Amino acid sequence: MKIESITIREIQMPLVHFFETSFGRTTGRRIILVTLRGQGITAWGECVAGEHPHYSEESVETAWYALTSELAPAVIGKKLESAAECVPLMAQIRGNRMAKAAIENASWAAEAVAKQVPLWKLLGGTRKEIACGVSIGIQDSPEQLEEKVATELAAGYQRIKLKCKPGWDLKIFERIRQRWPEITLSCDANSAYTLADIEHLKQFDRFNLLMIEQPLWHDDFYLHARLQKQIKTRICLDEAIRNARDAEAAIELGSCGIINIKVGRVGGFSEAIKVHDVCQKQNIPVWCGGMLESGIGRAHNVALSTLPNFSLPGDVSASKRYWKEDIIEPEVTVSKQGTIAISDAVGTGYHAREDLIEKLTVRKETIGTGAMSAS
Ligand code: OSB
Ligand code: MG
Repeated sequence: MKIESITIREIQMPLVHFFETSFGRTTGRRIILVTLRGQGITAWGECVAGEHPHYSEESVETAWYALTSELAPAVIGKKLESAAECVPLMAQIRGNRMAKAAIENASWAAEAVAKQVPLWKLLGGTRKEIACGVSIGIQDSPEQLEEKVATELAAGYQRIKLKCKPGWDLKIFERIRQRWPEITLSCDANSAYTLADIEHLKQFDRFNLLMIEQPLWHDDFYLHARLQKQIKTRICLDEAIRNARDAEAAIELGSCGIINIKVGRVGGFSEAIKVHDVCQKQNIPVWCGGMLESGIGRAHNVALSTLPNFSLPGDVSASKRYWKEDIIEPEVTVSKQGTIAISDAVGTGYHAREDLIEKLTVRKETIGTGAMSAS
């Protein structure tokens, strides 16, 4: 397919409920969407960069620059046999993986339409339904958290992940475990601890957690290996795994027993599949992480989660947990058993609601052949 034009836009959407992690509270999202057009096909991609560079170095502003000034020009007018060919075209630009993923993932969605196959099959997926968990942010009070956990369990979610930080950890786990001794429970520190906290972190072992996600520095997997030797609970790496080479090194070092794959964090579907394959070979289970995506990114996460080694419930939850109205049709829904059914429809199986997206757009720029410029 020849990429004729790329539209990069920012939309703004308020979250149904604030989301708080160890690095701060989000009440609404600014999201960059990419629309790729060529040979009669329109396909969408989402950039998962946050409003601030708190999770990683990328942010909405850096991604806007990378997409409009560097990445879109690198692929525009190019004829691709497959979406994976985007990767070498953008390789000269270092980093900016979330921005790259927005373009590459849109190309995969376009390729699926061009080949008239479901995206999940094109990616190598095998599952007809995927298992879902939820990530529950830090709340204003333990009572509020308990209420949230009760709501999500009643909705059917198979795994509850609690965001934690010093001061919102042991007492919280104690309380949740007292009420629900048997549920599958995990926690995510988003790098809130250091090795000086090792005695404290050892106490996490009391709560039978499925994993503790990224307890130490965001860019580390060496010291995580030291920590893993001293705790029983499996460490799951999120932030620290940027590509398949990182995954291989982290596994060899013994830094983790589980890896969270976020397609944006690793730079797109091609690299996400490579990370998946490395982990599968080493018997390290993976699950699909979330970045408070709109339906566009969510649909891509659903497709990725069908690969065989996604054997743990992901942070791929129903649209309505995040948005009053999602920008795709149908919305992503989760069954009472905590699963998402995979559609056999061509492409992602979800359609972008273009009228709604236009209404939510605060800026856009089109690059490419015969394209009008920005508004
Ligand atoms: O660390 O997994 C994370 C959201 C934003 C940034 C980082 C993370 C998260 C989540 C939310 O945990 C997962 C979701 O989309 O529900
Ligand atoms: Mg995480």
